[in-house]
Amino acid sequence: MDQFAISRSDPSFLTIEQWARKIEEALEAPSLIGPIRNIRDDDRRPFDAIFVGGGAAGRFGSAYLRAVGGRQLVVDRWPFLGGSCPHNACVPHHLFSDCAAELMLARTFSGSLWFPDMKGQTTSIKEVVDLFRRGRTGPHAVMNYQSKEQLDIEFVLNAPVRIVDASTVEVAGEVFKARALVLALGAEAIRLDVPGHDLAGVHDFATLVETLDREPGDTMVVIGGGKTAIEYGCFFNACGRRVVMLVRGRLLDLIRDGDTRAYVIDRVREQGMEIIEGATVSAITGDAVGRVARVVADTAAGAVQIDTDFVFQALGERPRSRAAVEALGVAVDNNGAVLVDEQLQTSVSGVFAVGDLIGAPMEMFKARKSGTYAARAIMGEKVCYRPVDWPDFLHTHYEVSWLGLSEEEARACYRNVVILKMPPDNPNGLNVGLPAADRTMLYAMARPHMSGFQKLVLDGDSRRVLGAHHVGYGAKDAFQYLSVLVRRGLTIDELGEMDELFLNPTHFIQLSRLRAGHRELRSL
Ligand code: FAD
Ligand code: COM
Repeated sequence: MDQFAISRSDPSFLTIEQWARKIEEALEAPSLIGPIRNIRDDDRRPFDAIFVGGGAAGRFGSAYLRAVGGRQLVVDRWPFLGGSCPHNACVPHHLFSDCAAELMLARTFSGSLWFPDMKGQTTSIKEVVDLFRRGRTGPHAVMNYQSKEQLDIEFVLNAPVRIVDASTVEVAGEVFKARALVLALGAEAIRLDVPGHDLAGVHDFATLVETLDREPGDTMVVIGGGKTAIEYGCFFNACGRRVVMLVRGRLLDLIRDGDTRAYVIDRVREQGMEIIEGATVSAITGDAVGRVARVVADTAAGAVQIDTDFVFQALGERPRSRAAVEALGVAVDNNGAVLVDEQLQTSVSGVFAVGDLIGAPMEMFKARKSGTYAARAIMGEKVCYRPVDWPDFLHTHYEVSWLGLSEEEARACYRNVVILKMPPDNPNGLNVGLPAADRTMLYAMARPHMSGFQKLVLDGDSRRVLGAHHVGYGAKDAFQYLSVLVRRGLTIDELGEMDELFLNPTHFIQLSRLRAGHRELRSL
């Protein structure tokens, strides 16, 4: 018998397509659809945990708790599970970054080979945003289908939750109790606090996809210098706009390896991005109909004024902890992050917190893992969760991945640091056709300095890999696994023994093999 035969005879069974339609209707008019309930009548056990918020953290925690035999409930105001990632955060960001990479290629080769002439042309930003809004319900529907039919998760969706006490919540007039509450309410964009911050045309990552109602003009201002700022800024730039980035500190401080950061910023500038570091926005002024018209910022060189009809603010995210503080008195830090111990337990006994709500790093791996660790703790396991030494990435027009130590950090700790990099140090600098791999071959042949940058940092004494840094495409996947091997003590000899799938996005295997024969390791 196929595994869904029973489910399909259940009147509440929906196919993925039916879920997509229901979710679309609920997003259009939440109250018409009402609460979406999946609560088992055949399970009389009390809930072990209620996950308050059904994003990555709440959904993965729920799935794990269920998998180990517990009973859970997850509640969310949205009509789908999966949270901000598929709705307004990671997924649109990846769509926009994909477009940025494609458009950089198209604009670089404009009018040659098979590329159309793009000189002076802008690309519609609104069309891409609209495309995302139409397409996002597919992934939403998969989340609901998988959660209900395959993971046996119990949920109430499309209804805001009110936390009543440490074991009770109220959702759409129904009261639910559990042994433990797991707070998984995520984070929200920090908004500018200057005159004009609420003018039409001032956006953040969430409002961009929900409310963009017209095509942005020729000049777009991005405020911020971290991941979201550069990712969206590069997309706008690749769409043919003048982009001015106003950065309070240094752009992309989070890329700690100096060469890698310099390569990334040089390429961003080369694409025409204007970057003003040390800039503090003091006001946004509007036109007669209440639309943004100008941004004013203080800089070391004096005040700057930029005429624009679009401002994108990317100042970071703040944990959405207010309701939990007010209802339960959970302790938070200065940034509003809920404080937890290594069991993910808050200052209130029986109340756990996970995901973005507990602060940095605000990344999917942490949301999902912390959810599952809380589930294990609630089911009686002694767990210890501390995110350490994780690999990281961001997008410009490129994908930038890194793990472990930067060259500077390694030199501060080790006396014999060895570097393998591509392109090698040479008098013509970067203007050589390597590294090269899928997605960078045209650059390697025609614009060699655009074909990427790679660096492996080693301790020459122990022969261990200390860090890896990559600008190009397609390396993120390898870095997830490489990071585990590096933590386990991966050496240059072991790396050189691996089998490369040439032309491989990361050239580290063959570079290691070229050098591994040396008793005294030397840079390359
Ligand atoms: P969320 O997914 O935000 O879930 C919180 C849930 O709580 C939501 O579903 C919300 O509806 C619900 N909720 C809130 N209030 C209530 C209420 N009163 N009643 C009921 N429900 C409520 N990370 C990566 O690893 N890779 C990326 O590429 C990446 N890109 C990103 C791009 C952007 C622009 C941003 C902002 C973030 C990105 N992140 C990325 C981070 C990632 O999105 C988050 O770390 C992750 O989604 C956090 O999951 P969470 O479950 O903690 O929170
Ligand atoms: C992914 C959402 S976009 S979840 O982490 O699978 O819930």
